[in-house]
Amino acid sequence: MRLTFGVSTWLWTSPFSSEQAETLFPKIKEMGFNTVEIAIEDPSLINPEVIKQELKKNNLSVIICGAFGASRDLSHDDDTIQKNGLQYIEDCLNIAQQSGASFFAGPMYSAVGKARMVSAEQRKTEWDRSVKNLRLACKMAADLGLQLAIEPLNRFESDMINSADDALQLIHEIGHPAAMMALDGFHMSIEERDIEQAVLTAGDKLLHVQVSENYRGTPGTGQTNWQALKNGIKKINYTGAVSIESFTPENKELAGAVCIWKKLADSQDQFAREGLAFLRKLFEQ
Ligand code: LER
Repeated sequence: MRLTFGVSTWLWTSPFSSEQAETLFPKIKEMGFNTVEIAIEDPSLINPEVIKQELKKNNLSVIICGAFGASRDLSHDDDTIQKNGLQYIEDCLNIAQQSGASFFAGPMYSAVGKARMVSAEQRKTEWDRSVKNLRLACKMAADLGLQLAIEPLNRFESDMINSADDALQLIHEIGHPAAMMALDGFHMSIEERDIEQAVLTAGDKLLHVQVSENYRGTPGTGQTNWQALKNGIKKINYTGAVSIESFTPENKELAGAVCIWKKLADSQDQFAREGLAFLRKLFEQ
């Protein structure tokens, strides 16, 4: 299978800033990754020219991922928060385009950490707001030659999009060619009845795959059904990135939502090295 292997800056740092690229990107390259997934918590900390320069110097490609905290909620009752979410997406799309990325990934339909019992009427209202605002975001992306990779989250981090089926329904209602999907093995291990089927459901809408173990630790050290993920990726002939994503307990934007209360490996470097070795063995044999 023709895959590239990536790792998220969230594995080491939060928030990521361009200045960190000079030391982080050579390490990521030396470890054997092809791609760096830059998690943008604060767009003002990112200079795309510096990113582009460091990527070229280290022969790395780039993926841009968003951090959708409570102030960036496209589904919120408060128009100001919706507008702030759209502005953040626009800022990230500009960084993506200037850095050489081809899409912007993340759970951009709502805020991470919203897990409430609300009425069906409120859910419909919030869903419709997300569809409306994501159509606008798709137009922004398309104007820059980019697409959006919409990521389902487990039910403890989102009460809107939890599965590939949910994401596909949202994508169909958005009705724009820029609306595509990202799947994360961690969230799929919680929410999907069948990981292979989830990947098949995504099909040609699948732009990006993030992975970690079922407990968000090093790939290959837990109970994720990796063979199912591999089968699905093979069957749809997915040729994108498989990117390790996990967090440190110091995560600023998402700490309370992703609930990483402790370190999940002896070191983050070991997490990355051992995780990549497992993924290469899984997908390249
Ligand atoms: C949060 O759990 C997550 O998976 C991130 O990709 C959100 O941007």
